[in-house]
Amino acid sequence: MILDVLVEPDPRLHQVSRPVEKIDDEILEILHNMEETMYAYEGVGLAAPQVNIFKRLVVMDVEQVREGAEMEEKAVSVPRKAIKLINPEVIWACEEKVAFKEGCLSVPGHYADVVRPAEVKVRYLDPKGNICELHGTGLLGVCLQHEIDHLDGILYLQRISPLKREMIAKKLIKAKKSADDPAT
Ligand code: QAP
Ligand code: CO
Repeated sequence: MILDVLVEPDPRLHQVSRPVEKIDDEILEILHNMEETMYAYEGVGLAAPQVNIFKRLVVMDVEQVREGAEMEEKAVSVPRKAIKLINPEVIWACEEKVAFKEGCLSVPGHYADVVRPAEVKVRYLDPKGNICELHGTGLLGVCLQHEIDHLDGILYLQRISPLKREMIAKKLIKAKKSADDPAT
């Protein structure tokens, strides 16, 4: 089932999500729906609070953003498979910082450079309950940090310059107003 994605400004996006205590059918179903939702909206990552579920769950698929002909070949030959992370935590971040242009399904149509550690190590549970570790660099590293931020109620807008944040915030409010009231 494709779920509705919350769009900023929405106080629910700033809520802290709770750890998952037991991986049961409900959790697996949520992860499945999150995966469908991410693909439906052509995202590379989605965190549960973005779909109004305040549990520490993330789905990601950074493969689909690979560019060029090679990618098209892969896209048909390799079925898409999202990584599903339960209770993910950054357990190590490198000193070196890099800027990366980020977007977010909860901030549609806006992109901005965000400075973050270039590499991170993340520990999480997979859907079978195995403890896993992922070393992320490049887009994967950025995406892991961006999605884990969502679980703490943090949007990338909170990590950019206040001036740029204000500009995007105003546009988002305007967009919401005209969506609520198409006459104006
Ligand atoms: C987070 O974001 C991310 O505005 C995932 O109109 C983004 O999937 C991590 C999207 C960039 C690393 C780098 C955004 C889709 C998708 C939009 C997304 C839009 C349609 C964002
Ligand atoms: Co996001």
